[in-house]
Amino acid sequence: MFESIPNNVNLSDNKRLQRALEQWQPDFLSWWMEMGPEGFQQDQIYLRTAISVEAGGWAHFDYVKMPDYRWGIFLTPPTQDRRIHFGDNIGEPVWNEVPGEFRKELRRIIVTQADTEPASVEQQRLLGKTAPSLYDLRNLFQVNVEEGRHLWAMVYLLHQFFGRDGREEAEDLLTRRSGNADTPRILEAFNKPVNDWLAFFAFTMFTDRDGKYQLAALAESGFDPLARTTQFMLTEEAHHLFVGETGIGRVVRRTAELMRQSKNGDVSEFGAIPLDIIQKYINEWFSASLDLFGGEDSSNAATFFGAGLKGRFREADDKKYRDHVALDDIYQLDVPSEEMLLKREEIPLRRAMNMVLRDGYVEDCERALERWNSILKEYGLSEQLYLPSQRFNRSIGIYDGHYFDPKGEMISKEQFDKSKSQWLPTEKDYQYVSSLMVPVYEPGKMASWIAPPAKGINHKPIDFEYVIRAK
Ligand code: BYC
Ligand code: FE
Ligand code: FE
Repeated sequence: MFESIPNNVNLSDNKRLQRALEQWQPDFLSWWMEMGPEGFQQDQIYLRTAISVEAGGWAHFDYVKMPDYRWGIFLTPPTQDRRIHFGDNIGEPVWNEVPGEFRKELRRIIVTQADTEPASVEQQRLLGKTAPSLYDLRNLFQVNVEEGRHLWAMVYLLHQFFGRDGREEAEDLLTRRSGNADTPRILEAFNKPVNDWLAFFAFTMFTDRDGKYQLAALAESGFDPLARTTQFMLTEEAHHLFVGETGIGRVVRRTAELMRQSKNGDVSEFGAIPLDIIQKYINEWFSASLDLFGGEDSSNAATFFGAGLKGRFREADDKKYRDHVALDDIYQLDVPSEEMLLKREEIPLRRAMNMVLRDGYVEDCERALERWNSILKEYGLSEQLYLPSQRFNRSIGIYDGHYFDPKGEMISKEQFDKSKSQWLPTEKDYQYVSSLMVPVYEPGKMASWIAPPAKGINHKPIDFEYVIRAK
């Protein structure tokens, strides 16, 4: 059976790991059948499978049934004489076993990362039933199977390096459930419902992008197996971000096109999504995803950095970091005070590592906003989409418990409650969007509310039969 798990970790010579995975694999499969994409497990999906880490090997395309997807274990090949390149242990050789003094921290980081992967599959499990095209249906499943593989990647680390504790954690990853009141997923954004395709695109745009930044920070880790695993996960992540960014872009394009055609600018008569609803979804998912970076001022972040477990984005390569120990610098933060004012405070840089990572994330999001806005301009429209302030609608960190408008002005709870329906999706907005979610399974056809993609997948035409439904 283990020949069937593609891997570059010498699985066939590692009896202990084999046995652990042998126990876990059937549980993973029953989780997948229960919580994975509902109603499509027998269909042939045109999917990309990672079969090796060689150039090109990670992108093998063919039709597969999802339960037959070959979830594999791949690490980017090791670098000779790699050294820890930040924090207190800078210059020491990287760890190939879990360093005893950081075992608790590492386990927690890995479990937190791992937990998001199956959570997202659970959040998206019903979306296939309302896919706007076969192209989108296929992309949804591609994202789902790869998040499944990301779970395998983390479970490999737990099984290989954390003994019995690791095996228990790996089981727990299959028992928690997104949104469940008793056994919820660990991070809040992974318990939110993703009930429609605009939410799916906002999720892959904003929440998967947190994944990109967290994985990149872990790819700097001094625990080499974690660095190499997450480095390889990043190759797959790029497609998820593409799905989100171009997905919203196509919704914006369709809306813009119809705004030009309609006399009063109201696109709902054509079954499209008004810009103000798109903006509200951006507000909702951007703010929820900012929470995923943790607190602005965080002792955990300082510990992770100091220990050499979690670095900054491209810590090794980006020339802008001159000091990799980061004990002397400070970070300026606008902290809310009792008098409804923001006070600029200085915090030690290590405690601000969540912010440093988040700053890069926000810049990355800004670039996508610019691209969407250029679509609006292309249609001669003056409307613009924007990112809300990073203080808006937060539940984690220093802004939690305070109220801000999308521009970042501090307001009272009463003011917030009064205006909330203009800033965040209302029940009525969700219902309207959900009323548009009718499946379109004819090759090349698109639902009313979304423009076709610029091109197909893997040089196939847009009207390629990306999913062949079982009879
Ligand atoms: N929800 O020190 P603080 C992805 C807790 S996404 C609930 O400020 P820290 C993907 C925190 O645990 C990437 N609780 O935060 C995307 C702590 O609890 P204790 C996932 C939260 O630890 C789409 C307390 O609040 N990867 O891959 O510096 C599809 C104070 O926390 C939250 C990772 O997250 C929250 N949002 O940072 C599929 C990487 N935030 O200690 C996949 C690993 C904080 O008081 N995780 N808390 O009990 C980490 O590096 C860190 O745990 C975090 C939090 C960045 C998440
Ligand atoms: Fe992932
Ligand atoms: Fe992802």
